[in-house]
Parts: sequence; structure tokens; C-alpha cells
Amino acid sequence: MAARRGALIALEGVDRAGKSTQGRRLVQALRDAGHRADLLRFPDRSTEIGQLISSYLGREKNLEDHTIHLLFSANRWEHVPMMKEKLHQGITVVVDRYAFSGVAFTSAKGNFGLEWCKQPDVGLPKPDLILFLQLNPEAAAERGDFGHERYETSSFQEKVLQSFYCLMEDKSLNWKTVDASKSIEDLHREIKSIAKETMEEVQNKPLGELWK
Ligand code: ADP
Ligand code: FDM
Ligand code: MG
Repeated sequence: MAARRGALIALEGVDRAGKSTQGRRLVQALRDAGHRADLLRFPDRSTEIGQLISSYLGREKNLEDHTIHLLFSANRWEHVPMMKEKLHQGITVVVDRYAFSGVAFTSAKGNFGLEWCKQPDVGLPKPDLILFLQLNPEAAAERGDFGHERYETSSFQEKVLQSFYCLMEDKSLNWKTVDASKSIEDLHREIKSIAKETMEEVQNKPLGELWK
């Protein structure tokens, strides 16, 4: 019998919902419990493609809208061999944003259809679980003002949220919405429990391909 594989768990949600906080906490808790787990974040700004993306987000560089969409996708694809290797070695991979952010942010620009936006990410490792951290805009605002990066305005974020809701209608994906207004600790406990259940469920199942 093949060795047990790790689970691919994606964290998505609005700005300041707590994705990065919960991603770090989850990986630490899984490791403390004796599991092998790693955290990745997209965009990964450390690669050459990631540096281009970072200067686009920081408004140092302007890039055409299709171009930046494809770069975000390329930034995921460049990690795929490593992700597959980890998953097949039994390491659970937690991703802080994934292709769903890619589609939601570009399609929020208005002149992009959801189908076009999804195409470059078709065939990526399919998450076994997508945790959507839901938080209303008022509660998010209380967590601090927007920074100066591109996309950090409430009108744009509202459109992003609507695109996320469209993506969640796809029942071939395992979306789970969690209430991100809870305390960091309560939310962490809930997320850890859902993650552990998923890891059990998928350990003997093949890894899927996204949107295929
Ligand atoms: P995201 O990665 O989704 O943008 P972060 O994890 O960076 O969000 O959190 C944004 C801010 O909100 C940080 O200052 C963090 O400490 C705070 N925060 C995160 N989760 C909670 C929570 N459940 N309750 C209150 N504040 C939170
Ligand atoms: N973003 C992120 C995209 O527009 N497309 C993508 O594919 C991904 C992964 O980049 F505004 C946007 C979402 C957010 C920014 O911010 C990244 P963080 O704080 O590094 O998550
Ligand atoms: Mg974050």
C-alpha cells in the first residue's frame, strides 16, 4: 500500500480576517502534535516572479492586468513540484491564499470573466479543504486601517468578496466557512479540529487536480 499522504489545506478570506495568523498557528499546532506540516504563502515574494509581484503590489511597478494575473499563477506553479513532493512524503501543506485569491482579485477588476481567470490555475494540486475566514467589513476595519498596497480599499475588497462567493458555489471543492470574528484562540481550535479531520479523511486518497 502506498504511504499516507499529507493534506493540502488552503486559507482564504477577506483582508485582515486572520489567514496569516491562523496559518502560522495551525502549522505550529500540527507540529506540536507530532504531524509533519509546512506553511506556504501566496504570493511567495522571495522568488524572482514573487519580487515582480511584490513591486506591483507596492506600486513601484505597473503591470498590465492579464500579465500580473499570469504572474500570480506562475508563482504558484513554480512551487508545485515541491508541494507534490511534500504531500506525497506525508507532509501536510497549509497555504495562506491560493488560486481562489487569484481569481477573486482579478475578476473584481470588472473586465475579466471567472472562466478566463481560472484557466492558468487548472491542474494545480487541488486543496482537500478550503477554509474561508468570514469577517464583516466593520469588524475587519477595527483590526486596523488599510496599508498602501494595491487592492487595499473597501470598495475593491467588497467586489473581491462577491467573487469569492461565486467560487464557493462550486460543490466539487470542499469549502468550509468559519466565523473569523471569534477570538484567535477559539478560531484556532476550530480550524485545528477541521484540519485534523481532513488529514485523516484524505490520507489514503489520491491528490486531486484543481478545476479539472
Ligand atoms: P490576514 O492575513 O487575513 O490579512 P492577519 O492574520 O494578518 O490577517 O491579521 C490581521 C490583524 O488582525 C493582525 O493585527 C492580527 O493580529 C489581528 N487578528 C487576527 N485574528 C484576529 C482575531 N481572531 N481577533 C482579533 N484580531 C485578530
Ligand atoms: N493576490 C494574491 C492576487 O491578486 N492574486 C493572487 O493570486 C494572490 C495569491 O495579493 F491583495 C493579492 C491579494 C492581496 C495581495 O497580500 C497579497 P498578502 O498580504 O501578501 O496576502
Ligand atoms: Mg495575511
